[in-house]
Amino acid sequence: MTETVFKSVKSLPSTHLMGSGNPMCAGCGGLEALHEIYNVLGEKTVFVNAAGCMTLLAVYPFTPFRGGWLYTAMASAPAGAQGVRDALDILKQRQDMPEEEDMQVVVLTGDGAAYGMGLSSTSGAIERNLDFLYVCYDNEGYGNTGQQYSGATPHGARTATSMGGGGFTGRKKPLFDIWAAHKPAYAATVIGSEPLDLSRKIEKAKGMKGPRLIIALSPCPTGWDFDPRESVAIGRLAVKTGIWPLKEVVNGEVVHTKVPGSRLPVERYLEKQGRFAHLFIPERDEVALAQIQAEVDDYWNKME
Ligand SMILES: Cc1ncc(C[n+]2csc(CCOP(=O)(O)OP(=O)(O)O)c2C)c(N)n1
Ligand code: SF4
Ligand SMILES: [Mg+2]
Repeated sequence: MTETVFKSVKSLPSTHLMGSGNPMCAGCGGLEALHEIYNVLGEKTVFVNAAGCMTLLAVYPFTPFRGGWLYTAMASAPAGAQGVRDALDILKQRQDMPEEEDMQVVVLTGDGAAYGMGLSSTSGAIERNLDFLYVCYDNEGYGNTGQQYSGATPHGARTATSMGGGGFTGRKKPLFDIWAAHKPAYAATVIGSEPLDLSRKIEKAKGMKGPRLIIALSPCPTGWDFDPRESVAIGRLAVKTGIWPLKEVVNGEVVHTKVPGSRLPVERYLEKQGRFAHLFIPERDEVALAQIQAEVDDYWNKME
């Protein structure tokens, strides 16, 4: 988010998310996914937002959202969602608000909060069977503060806090599985570059009650170091290489919604991103590349 881009928000009121008046980086994959999600959810949506890049979309009067917005501390969005849901239910119960004015309560959070700081309050909200949609745009790091590693950072990626030779030494936390173990009403992975799959899942989630998760892998030109023009191509490669499986949990059973016919080598996805450049330059790190490929193969072999 350069100063120049941010200044433009002052002169160009935005009426839709991808308009020139928003303060986000060009090619933001998180914004692409959110745009598609909002198209389905519509204006009767209250976002409860944990601090992160998307918080910049709340700047009044330039916000593209026409419903409600509550900004919370990073760990507390599910608790905020509980308060909003309770308030709406009380208004309806007292007949101070007609049923048709009810709104979807949607947590909007980055991965830093979803995979880490906010995980315990999320677990508590699912346990209470809170009626909310939980949307995590996953750019695999603390993007808003300069891409420090988070619980979602993949093995081998360079981040501001994993600059050593091999990049991040840890592994991406299985947030989808952690949610699935709570037996929520619904959980799904999506990506903005597969809009039909995404829209179908949001339609489905919108029509349900209870805790519902959407994790959107969000190619991030700034944090992942690639040309913004490559954002959609990188998103498609994430699916075609199998590194980002598109799936959902239906009645406790995991179903893949788009299975790549013959998976492309995962390095086709990695080589496009500066955060993985050390795996190719000055020479190929065959051990690390084979390890990342083996982990993807292992995932799909277990699914067959
Ligand atoms: C408790 C707390 N620690 C640190 C911050 C500073 N902070 C604001 S946004 C942010 C990054 C959040 O990362 P993520 O949730 O992944 O969202 P992204 O920035 O990637 O959109 C941080 C660390 C904060 N707001 N609250
Ligand atoms: S840092 Fe990444 S996630 Fe944040 S606005 Fe820029 S492209 Fe989007
Ligand atoms: Mg993030």
